[in-house]
Amino acid sequence: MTPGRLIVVSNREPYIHEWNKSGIRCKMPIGGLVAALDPVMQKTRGVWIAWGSGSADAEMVDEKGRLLVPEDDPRYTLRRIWLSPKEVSEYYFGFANRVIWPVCHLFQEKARYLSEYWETYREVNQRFTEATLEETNPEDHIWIHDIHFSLMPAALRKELPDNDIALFWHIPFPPWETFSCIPWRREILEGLMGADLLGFHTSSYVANFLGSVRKEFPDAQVSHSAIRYKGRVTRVRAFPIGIDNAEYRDMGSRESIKRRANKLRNKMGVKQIILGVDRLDYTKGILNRLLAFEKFLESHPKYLGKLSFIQVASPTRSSINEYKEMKRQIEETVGRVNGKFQRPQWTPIIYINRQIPSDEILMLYRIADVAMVTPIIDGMNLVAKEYVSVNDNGILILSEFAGASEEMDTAIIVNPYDIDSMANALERALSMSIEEKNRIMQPLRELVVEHDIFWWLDAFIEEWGIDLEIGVNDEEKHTIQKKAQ
Ligand code: GDG
Repeated sequence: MTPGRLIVVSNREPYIHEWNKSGIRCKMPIGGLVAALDPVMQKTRGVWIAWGSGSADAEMVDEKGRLLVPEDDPRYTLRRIWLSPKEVSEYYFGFANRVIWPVCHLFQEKARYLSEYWETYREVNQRFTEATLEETNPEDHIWIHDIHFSLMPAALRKELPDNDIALFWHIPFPPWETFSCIPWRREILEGLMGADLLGFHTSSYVANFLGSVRKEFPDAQVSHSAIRYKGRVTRVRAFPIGIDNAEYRDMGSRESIKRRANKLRNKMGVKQIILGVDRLDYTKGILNRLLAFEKFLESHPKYLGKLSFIQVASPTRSSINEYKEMKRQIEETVGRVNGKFQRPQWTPIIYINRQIPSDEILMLYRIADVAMVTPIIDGMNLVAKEYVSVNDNGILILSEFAGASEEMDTAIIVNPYDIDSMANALERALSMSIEEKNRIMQPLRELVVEHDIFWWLDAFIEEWGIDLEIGVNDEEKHTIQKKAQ
């Protein structure tokens, strides 16, 4: 078999160019998908097709919307697709974030089932399909990511009967009773079934997906891990995503990070620190976590003045009403708790509502005695794995409804709806002996080493059965750079 390149398709691009006062700046967006896939693309040769969302993106590309990334050490091609404000509003904020996202996270009452969202979503899927067809050679393998492109596998399949096509779904897949709220559920399922391989984070999402196919397509043959429909087979498997553990450990143990972390800890003047790091999303359970901290302070006054809770809540999708409302509730709660307990020299909750640099996230992982990763529901949750990777002495409190809990079940597992038990879990975590912490954390440390992002990639590629070309072709690099000049 001739090795082919990897063609990745995702909504979010891995490198964004923005205008600022001093010129053009390149940044990486936050979020699990890019954090997971950029290291993969840097190791394999290929093309990443994504929405060119930055204000200066168009300045950096050739006439086809292409450039090589990362800029300082080019490894692969990024092809940017341009979307109009209407498309962004209806396909991205609309269909992806106000239909699929809430329904798949079991918040179907927050969804807005508007037909204009659906129409634009279809059109954008078609546009990405056309660009992918342009980029793909006969031996290439197409790996589509996430909820934004559920129609692409079937659309590509029509034109490319012999190419390998796979899709990884980064969020939960709900039971049929919930998924069937989507008026266009049949088209979505049919679109996904164009892939040879569909990946989810956990075995229960796999089971939910297969259950939905059974209900919607009674004529499909569905086993516990494959579907035969209209003469084609789609395999459906769980691949719990990991992080680039070596990179996290390496960065987290740099002397400069250690020094700054110690300085911050001394400056805060508290004995213990609790940490939450999330995009400000209603699925992440931030409000319930703050309520649990309030309850904890009320019932354990001996801790007053001795610990602080740092919550990083990085802004996301803030134009959507449901997000605005949640932000208001969270900020009201932070204000109330701080108002109730604060002292001149001590702040109970340090609330950071902006995207902070990665080295500050690492510093926070280092100094946190307890990480509270307590989403209401989450596909996987990379923060849980990043904390375990970087921190040497702390303890992880993890929601049973994060996909990560399927693998990380030795952590202190909590039900994020149960405020009292989360407050009790905090007390347990804060008073735990070093031996007990190690007993809990050691298997988790081993897990993040063994099941890292490259293990995930290998598992996916092996199951997919494709042969990948590794390394950047210098000739191609040269041609694209010349075009971009
Ligand atoms: C989706 C699924 C699944 C957060 N704030 C800042 C910041 N972050 C980084 C974290 C982490 C990433 O963002 C968040 O990853 P998650 O996995 O927690 O969540 P989603 O963005 O919802 O990702 C999720 C994932 O896809 C992968 O499949 O695990 O379930 O929902 O890397 O560190 N990074 C920086 N500043 C911040 O303020 N630099």
